[in-house]
Amino acid sequence: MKSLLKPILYSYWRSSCSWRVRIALNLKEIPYDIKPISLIKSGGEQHCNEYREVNPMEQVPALQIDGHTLIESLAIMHYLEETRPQRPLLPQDVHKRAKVREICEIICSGIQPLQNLIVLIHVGEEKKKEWAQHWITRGFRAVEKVLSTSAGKYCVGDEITMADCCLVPQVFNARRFHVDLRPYPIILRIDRELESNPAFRAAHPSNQPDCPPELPNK
Ligand SMILES: N[C@@H](CCC(=O)N[C@@H](CS)C(=O)NCC(=O)O)C(=O)O
Repeated sequence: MKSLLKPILYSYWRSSCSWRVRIALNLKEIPYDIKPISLIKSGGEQHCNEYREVNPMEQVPALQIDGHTLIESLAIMHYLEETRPQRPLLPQDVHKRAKVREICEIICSGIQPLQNLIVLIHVGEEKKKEWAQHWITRGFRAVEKVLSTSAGKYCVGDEITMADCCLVPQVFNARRFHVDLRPYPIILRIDRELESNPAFRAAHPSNQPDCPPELPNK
């Protein structure tokens, strides 16, 4: 049952997975509060006992909504889609829906987990940049290929979908790791297209309450 209480999003400003959910909430015009979880402070607040009760995977995001605590950004976006159908994030057409899910899976299973903080810590400071570049490049090659037949103005056709919610934060990560994005003109075009969209802008790391003030380009 839908609750009138404002949802609470456990989020970290630079987390691409939190960012996906922030975009979805914004697009659907669902007001929410942010509870920042620092992935850096004190060895990472995601690992503290209290937060482990919220998300046993010790990761952000988590969303408290309708009296439930939900984890996993894709599952959260689907819940929002099913309970708040306004401003749909999945197309009506079944083939297009499949394409949206394909792109989401490539990013959420095939790219982001391989360049996630906990993995990079394991890989080590010296090799982490090359490692992240390798997996992002491999995944973006596939995303670009899928987009070559699915994209219109956005990832799938001319409506913004969950695929766009996943793509834009992943492009930010790619830039953080200095991935050469020139071979991916469609990805770059869609990212540019969405840069000025108010829902995407408000969800941007630089506009988060826990973004450090000294961050360049804030
Ligand atoms: N599959 C999860 C992945 C969540 C995830 O990897 N979150 C990252 C930030 S984007 C995190 O909390 N990392 C903390 C860590 O690795 O210790 C989702 O989509 O929500």
